Amino acid sequence: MKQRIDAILADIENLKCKKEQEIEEARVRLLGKKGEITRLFEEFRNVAPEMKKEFGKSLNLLKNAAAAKIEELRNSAEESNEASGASFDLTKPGDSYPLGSRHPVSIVREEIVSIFRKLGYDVAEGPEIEDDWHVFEALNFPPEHPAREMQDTFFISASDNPVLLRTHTSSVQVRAMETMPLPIRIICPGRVFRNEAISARAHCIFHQVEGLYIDENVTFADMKQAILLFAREMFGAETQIRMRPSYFPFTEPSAEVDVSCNICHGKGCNICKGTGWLEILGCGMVDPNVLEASGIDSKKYSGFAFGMGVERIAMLKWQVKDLRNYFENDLRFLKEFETAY
Ligand code: 2U9
Repeated sequence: MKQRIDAILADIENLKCKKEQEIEEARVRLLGKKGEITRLFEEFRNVAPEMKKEFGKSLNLLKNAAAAKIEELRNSAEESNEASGASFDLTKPGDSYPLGSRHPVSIVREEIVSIFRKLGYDVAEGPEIEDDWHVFEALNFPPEHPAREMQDTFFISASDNPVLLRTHTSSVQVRAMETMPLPIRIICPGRVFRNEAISARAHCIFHQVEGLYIDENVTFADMKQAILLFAREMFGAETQIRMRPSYFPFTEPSAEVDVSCNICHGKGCNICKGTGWLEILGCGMVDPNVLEASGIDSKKYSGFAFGMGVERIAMLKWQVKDLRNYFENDLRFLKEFETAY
């Protein structure tokens, strides 16, 4: 048996076949069902017990050497085929690479921004790390307001004018009022931070789009018309809006705006909780104190402002029930929006 193993090993080393068919023939001759090596394995049963260890090892080495040689011959045959162009199939479909897609929050933010751009608003952006003045003081927040507490806002440093993560993008509008010439008509998309427990309806990071329009003779009716146009572009031409009185430190009067439910068209469903209405944003006439704090004459100028949560609008648009979906980046969720736009 030893001589036969050595002879086959020498045969393997000298194998020089190049064509795929020849290589396959060599494989069958050596490792096929009736191949030389397979036969040696069958004969191995009759080897004397004291020789089994030695022959078993040599046989396994032989089998591995044959398999490795066949693999090597196949690889070099493939390479030479590719080099000569023999195996290049021009009719084969190309490899497809999975493309990423836009995040639903980006899709909705861009849609909101583009609607207001068409109404003549410019985009303004500002820092996420802000100071107390631009986030609270200039916006008429009283000193004891709960948003100024550690439980509600992420503070970075404490001083007379603490450094903090902005809780709304209103600070961008304050900076615009301090620096831009009037009239001002801006839309401010951005990320905001609130010290809140994460749940299906709240997150410590989310996105807002706020807007501000300041000029002479800007009225509540102008605000209502701008918001109605926005709602119809965003939710469909049949959309109705209603305003409910509300309160914000930075606007007076203030209102919350609902759109008619685009699922049940006002009849009442589980999305609108049977009311026929869905809340989409808050708004109001800029408080004269806020105008004056940034050096704008509140006798001459008036303005309106509004703010909305982008995730909230996206949830209404696609009936997503759990806000956390927007932050987990689970591809099964994100792929749902591949063909959205
Ligand atoms: C300036 C003056 C006024 C921005 C406004 C709202 C009403 C509002 C919320 C909607 C959902 C925040 O994301 S949310 O939690 N916003 O209701 N925001 S008026 O008013 C301003 C902003 C800047 C100088």
